[in-house]
Amino acid sequence: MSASSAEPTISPFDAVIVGAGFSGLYMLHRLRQLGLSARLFEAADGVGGTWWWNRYPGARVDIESMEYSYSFSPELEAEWEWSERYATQPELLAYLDHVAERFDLKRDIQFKTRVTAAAFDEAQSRWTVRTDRGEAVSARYLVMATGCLSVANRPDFPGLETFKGKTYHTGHWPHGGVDFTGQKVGVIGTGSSAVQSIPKIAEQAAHLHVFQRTPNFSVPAHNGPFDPAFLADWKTNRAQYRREGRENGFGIRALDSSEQLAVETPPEEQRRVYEERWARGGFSLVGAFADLIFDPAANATAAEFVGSKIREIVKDPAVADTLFPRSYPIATKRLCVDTDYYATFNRDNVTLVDVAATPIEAITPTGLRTSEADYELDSIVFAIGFDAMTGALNSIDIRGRGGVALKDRWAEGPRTYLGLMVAGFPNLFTVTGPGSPSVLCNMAVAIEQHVGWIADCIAHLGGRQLAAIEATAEAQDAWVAHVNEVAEMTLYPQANSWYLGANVPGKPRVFMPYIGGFPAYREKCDQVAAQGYEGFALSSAASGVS
Ligand code: FAD
Ligand code: N01
Repeated sequence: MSASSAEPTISPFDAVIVGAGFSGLYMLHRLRQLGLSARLFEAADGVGGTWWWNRYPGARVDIESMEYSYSFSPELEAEWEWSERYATQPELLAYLDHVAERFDLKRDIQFKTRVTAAAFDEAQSRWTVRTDRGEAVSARYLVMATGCLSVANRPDFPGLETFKGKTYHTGHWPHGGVDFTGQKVGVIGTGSSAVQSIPKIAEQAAHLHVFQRTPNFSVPAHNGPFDPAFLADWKTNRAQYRREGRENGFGIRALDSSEQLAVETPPEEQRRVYEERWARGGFSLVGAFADLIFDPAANATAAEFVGSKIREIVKDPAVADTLFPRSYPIATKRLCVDTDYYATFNRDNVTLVDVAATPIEAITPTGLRTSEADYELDSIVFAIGFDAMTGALNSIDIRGRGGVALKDRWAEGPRTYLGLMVAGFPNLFTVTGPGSPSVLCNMAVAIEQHVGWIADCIAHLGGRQLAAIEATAEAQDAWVAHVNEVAEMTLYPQANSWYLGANVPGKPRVFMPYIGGFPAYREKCDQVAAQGYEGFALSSAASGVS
């Protein structure tokens, strides 16, 4: 397909990148280093991706900043100082803006431009990419750095349009912030975004109602400024610590994964281990025992430990009970990392409403009605999550060989080879796509590995005058089968999580990320490349397959 004569056509590029978050920025940098021309399109009017959009009160990273940051440039690492153990959203945004300035990336980024369509021209082995500004641009490679959690779920509660107050979505927070002082506020949802924002909103609001459908497990962050000794140690040992992060199954060094099994550990020792990790804070609790995500009996020990902490912190036993998740194993929905979440329910101005027991029936002009009561609200915060992993890709009309639409190909769930490419869609790369560790990993680690692999692959093609690379259907089928097989070995499929698409009505129930562990995955990607891109078909401009 070529651009029609009516639409403005931008000169061709070697590559188009979509998205200016962690992924897109680094991709642009790597392609520049290869001497390639690239144009990056970004819907927002600044860089940052997740950290540009999610500005709700309390938004911050839940993986320690020393690890949730780029490692590709020792100079960048040396010059950037994080102020806290878990950086806030403004600090993360400032960091990504600094990266964009430092590597002079903005001159190739077109902001406030949404990519709406992309079609592969088989004769030319090139993509034509269209935007909401009516432009068309041709590129050899198309890299989707569109994010796993970048399409916010739309609230579709009956009566929403009648509400006279203000509504907010955590994923599209107003840039000037929101002052809830003196207001009656309702938060719908209790995932990570809610768990971070609820304590902050409670500090301002006259009254806060939290509408909880499914409780989440949460562990304390124990956030704070860095201990100078900790910082000095990191500076001395940074290369080793980064390597240790990459060697961890979840890409997180601080997880400190133990090989000990909970089921072989006496209860008093289990308790000691959990207490020690609770005191450390963050995800380290999940690293306590090697069988937590595999064995229901082991998992129950961790769940019960967190339950005991909830009962310790929350004064009202009925509220503590409602906050304790019983419908899924711990960690099979993303564990939340909080500051004062459970303690917030001790405040006189906070009420927990169990909307699993008393479902939301409607939003009314003055608030919200459940099957049991009417709640008067001035503002409603929707902390209802995202159409994860496939949402951003499926909202673009992507057409591969024979004009086949990606969203049709994925009608029964996403299928990829290594989460990097899709059979039938040559030269289309997905950064942290479904079928890769992505959201089950420290995303900074996952992104650097993916971008590095894609850049090396493009260099390989360029060096051999090859025009196209495409996953074979056989390799893709085998990979999808493997992704499903390893997921089934764990307890993860037991939860109705967004990992499975269960949070979006009608979305196929497919476990989307790869849970075989980041090191095994990276090794597989390296092997595939070393063996001449095994499982991919490479073709020359004359379209002969090599
Ligand atoms: P994003 O940051 O999502 O960027 C994608 C960009 O693509 C967006 O700016 C979007 O506007 C743009 N885009 C999408 N579609 C189009 C289109 N059609 N046209 C133009 N532009 C488009 N991960 C962790 O590992 N640790 C954490 O602590 C952590 N915290 C998180 C907190 C929140 C609130 C959220 C929502 C996610 C968090 N994540 C975390 C996951 C986070 O998304 C990744 O860590 C990372 O920021 C993803 O970077 P990205 O560049 O791949 O995608
Ligand atoms: O979204 P979620 P999120 N009626 O999907 C509820 C990352 N992140 O934005 O579980 C009533 O987790 C829904 O209930 P249920 C992180 O990867 C990280 O909070 O479907 N309730 C759930 O409670 C995270 O996992 C951080 O029953 C409704 C909530 O809304 C991911 O982003 C911070 C409902 C949605 O929770 C998504 O997190 C923020 C309805 N109709 C995000 N619809 C960090 O800490 C949905 N819900 C770094």
